[in-house]
Amino acid sequence: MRRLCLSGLFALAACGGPKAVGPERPSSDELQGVEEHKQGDLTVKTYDINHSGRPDVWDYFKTVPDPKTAKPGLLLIRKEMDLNGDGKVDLWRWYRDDGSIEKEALDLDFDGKVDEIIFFDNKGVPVKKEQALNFDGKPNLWKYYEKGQLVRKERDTKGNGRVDTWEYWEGGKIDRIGIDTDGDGIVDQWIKSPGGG
Ligand SMILES: [Ca+2]
Ligand SMILES: [Ca+2]
Ligand SMILES: [Ca+2]
Repeated sequence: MRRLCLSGLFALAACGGPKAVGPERPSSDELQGVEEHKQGDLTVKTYDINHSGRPDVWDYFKTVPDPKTAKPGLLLIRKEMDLNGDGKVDLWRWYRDDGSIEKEALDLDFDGKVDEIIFFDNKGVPVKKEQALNFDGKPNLWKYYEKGQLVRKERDTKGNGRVDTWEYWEGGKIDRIGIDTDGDGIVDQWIKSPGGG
């Protein structure tokens, strides 16, 4: 349920409710695990989902006019989560203005380096995945999807940040593989997959 109250400095005055007597008494927002502050133009709401005493979810909002009332409202643009409770973010999720997820970045081994980024269309279907299979923060595999089906994998097998191998997929199978042997970014050798017909 959305609370209808002003944010920021006005929150205390506008969202009174039962007042806490002393500073040690938690406010109703803290009881719900929600805190709110400004970061530049953005409003940040933090949540302590696992009740550890420190935030594990951060929601970033921009202020936009509500289409119905034209009054300023908050629109979620990014969510960050600490999944293992070490205080560091492991999942970042970006949202489009229509509320759909644009992309999601994951630190799968909790070392602070992003290992996978997934890009979505506005219906929530993945269109691209970027993966750092060596967990060194450097992407070396890119997967491309059409209508949810894998159509191409691009690999950096030498770890120099440049794609040198292209796998084309059809109907869930590799159709052909192109390899750049001299490092100029252009395929020199094609391998036709036996399974590809
Ligand atoms: Ca973490
Ligand atoms: Ca990592
Ligand atoms: Ca080449």
